[in-house]
Amino acid sequence: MIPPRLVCSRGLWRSQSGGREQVEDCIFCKIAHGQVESQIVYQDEHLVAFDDINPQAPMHVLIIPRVHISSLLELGDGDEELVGRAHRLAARIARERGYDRRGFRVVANCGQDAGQSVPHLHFHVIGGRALQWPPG
Ligand code: DGP
Repeated sequence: MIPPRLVCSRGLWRSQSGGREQVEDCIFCKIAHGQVESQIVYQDEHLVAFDDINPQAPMHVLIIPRVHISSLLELGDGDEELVGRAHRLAARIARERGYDRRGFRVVANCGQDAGQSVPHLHFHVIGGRALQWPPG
């Protein structure tokens, strides 16, 4: 059940104030708020990084904003710093795990054709094996 203070805009549930409060049925909101367990790699006031439940490589970490942003399409003015922070964190995690020399990939799937399955913005940080290009 969507709380009444949330309204549907462009197919997404958001608060009437246009804020980005926790969305009740969002698994990544629950992880960000500690309501669902995950293997947390890093967290601060802006971002949470945790191991993907279905890893596609030896390193497969997801980086999410704490606030609910459904996808890249919902980024707005003022989100540049958040996105920059996420990418700097991806580089830091990869470096700490020794993948800075071999290389790694940062991917944000957006929408149906890209296979986005969780509608809360997330950056996959994948490394530890040779990755195919172009992706499937
Ligand atoms: P995408 O397909 O780009 O939306 O990626 C979603 C990823 O999220 C997918 O690789 C699996 C992961 N995932 C989904 N549910 C959970 C969960 O409850 N916990 C964790 N750790 N990862 C999850």
